[in-house]
Amino acid sequence: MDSPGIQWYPGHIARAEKQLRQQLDRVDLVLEVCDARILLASRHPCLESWAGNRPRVMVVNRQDMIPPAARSCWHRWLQQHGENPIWCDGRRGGGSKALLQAAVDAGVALNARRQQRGLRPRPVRALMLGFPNVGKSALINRLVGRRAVASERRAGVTRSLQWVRMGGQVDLLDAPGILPTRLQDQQAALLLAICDDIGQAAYDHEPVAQALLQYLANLVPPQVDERLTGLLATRYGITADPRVPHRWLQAAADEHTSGCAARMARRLLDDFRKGHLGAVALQAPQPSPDG
Ligand SMILES: Nc1nc2c(ncn2[C@@H]2O[C@H](COP(=O)(O)OP(=O)(O)OP(=O)(O)O)[C@@H](O)[C@H]2O)c(=O)[nH]1
Ligand SMILES: [Mg+2]
Repeated sequence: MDSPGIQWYPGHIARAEKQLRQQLDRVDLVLEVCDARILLASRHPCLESWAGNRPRVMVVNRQDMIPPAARSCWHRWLQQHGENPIWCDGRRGGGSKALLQAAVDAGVALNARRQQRGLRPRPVRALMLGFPNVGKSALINRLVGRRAVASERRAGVTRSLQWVRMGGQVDLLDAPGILPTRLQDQQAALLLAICDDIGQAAYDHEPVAQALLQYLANLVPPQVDERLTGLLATRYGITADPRVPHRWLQAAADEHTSGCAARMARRLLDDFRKGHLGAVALQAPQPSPDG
């Protein structure tokens, strides 16, 4: 596929990164939030260096948006690669208890070290870090049990750092979604665009929708519950082959958006992002070189 030329680094993210560097010394634990639909593409390449020596917990959010069988495959693969991910659903609250427990455990270790140095115990400070729109703020609201921070269905809602106190054991730091200054891997950038984890102004909808169609037409279980070609035909009432995306998009546009392919592209992406096309894991674990 041609490079879609997706590059995006808005001013508020540059400012947030600066603020984040200033606050980082105060953080004890990094909660790395990624998107289950694009689990590898949504792992921030600089996260290791942000976390430094601090404990880091991998949080895979949007677990409800991929089939359970895909989740099991990923879980095994991640464990083989030294991760012990916590699976969450920031919308309904799944995984909140495990997430809270991870923070509390980090706090116990922190305060044991503080006590040895004659210091008084304090709440553990956990930073939610990840790409835009992966569900960081929704997870914070779930953890504190109220709408403490803004959370909406679009990238770039959180604009500046905000501490949320959980009363006693844990303080949470909500951060804006962070993007790398340059998106080196354009295939990953395309996946981030499909899932709306990057910011709308970064790309044209048509090539992104066409890429989504390519994925949908080729995915097989366990990444999807069943082949999606039939679902696309039924939902949009057209017989065009999604493996020829520009023709499919035009046929769907003729049917639904008065021939406007750009509007149809937005509609398809919206349907996918809202989960109307079912549970879909756009990425699968990569086989290890030794099979
Ligand atoms: N289906 C589903 N939706 C979720 C989940 N977590 C969050 N959402 C929704 O995704 C949207 C984005 O969530 P936010 O919490 O604003 O995401 P964020 O990472 O804070 O985004 P920025 O502040 O823009 O970086 C909201 O509409 C949430 O309700 C989840 O696990 N499953
Ligand atoms: Mg947010």
